[in-house]
Amino acid sequence: MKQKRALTIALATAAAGLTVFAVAQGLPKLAQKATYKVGFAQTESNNPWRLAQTKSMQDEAKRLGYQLVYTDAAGSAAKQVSDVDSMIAQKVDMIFLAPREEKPLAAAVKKARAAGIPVILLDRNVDQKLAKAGTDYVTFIGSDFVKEGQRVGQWLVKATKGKANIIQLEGTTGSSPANDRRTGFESAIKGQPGMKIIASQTGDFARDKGRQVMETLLQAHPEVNVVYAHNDEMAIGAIAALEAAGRKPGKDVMVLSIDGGREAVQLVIDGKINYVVECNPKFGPKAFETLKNYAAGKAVPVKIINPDREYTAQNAKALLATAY
Ligand code: GYE
Repeated sequence: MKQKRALTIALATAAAGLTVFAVAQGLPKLAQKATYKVGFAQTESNNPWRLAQTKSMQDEAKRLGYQLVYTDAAGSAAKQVSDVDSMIAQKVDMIFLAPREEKPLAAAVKKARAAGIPVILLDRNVDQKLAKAGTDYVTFIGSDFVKEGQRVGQWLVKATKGKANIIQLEGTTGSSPANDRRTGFESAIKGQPGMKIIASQTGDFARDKGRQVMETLLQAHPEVNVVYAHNDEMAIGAIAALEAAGRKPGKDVMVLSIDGGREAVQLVIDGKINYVVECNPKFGPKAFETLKNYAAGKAVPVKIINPDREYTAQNAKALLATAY
């Protein structure tokens, strides 16, 4: 009852935009030690974003002299659930989890907690109705995906003066960035009668899937003049499909994406991508700092939001060297 009340207050505070701290009851403790054995359950390794994230985690673990138990779910939520099981069996001190999908991984979070292992969610979230920060897991570290989608939508409203035929390439079905980037974008263009999403389909955050989906959608919807891709990889795939069909990405079809890897930023310079909202994958330092704070008994916010930059034709050249 007490816990429920604390949670209600925490949620109300979150809605008011204030920083909310973990309600420590229910969460397993982490002892202060010179070194830790830490799990990192990665979701897949098929794009530069994932590779940069993994490297950042490995580099920081190495720097601190911690042992990192690394698994790669290779794009399967079921495998990721069993990866977490194996980390529990290996009695790691803490688990960093990048949950592929919101629902299936919520159960894995609860299982770890029941086994006395605290979990920190990295980059993707779980379904908030199934597992709660501060109770089931310590915190979520990542971007505000709703805001990312909103920023793309707001930029587009301005750039097109409210007129666009949009194809949306969605990320992995059931993942928090796909759900939220869609919600944010759609909310930003709502109320613009001249802006229509003429097709919306998943490209699973993957380059080749994005290309294939774009190829098919382009045949059905030649009137498209904007592609909004939930990540760079699908945007790059879509550019290939557009060029193969004799269209001019960035010119007669605007291309917008999220992530801001170096290849995409170069494409902004080349004029083939019009706008990118950054989503930075270098989580290592922040992730391990949070672990240490938690072990020290410091109050950890239930959400730690990374700031995101943006890339446009105006700033891409100057920022290229600092893109991941
Ligand atoms: O945008 C994408 C990756 O979860 C925020 O997943 C992450 C997304 C990122 O595969 O490229």
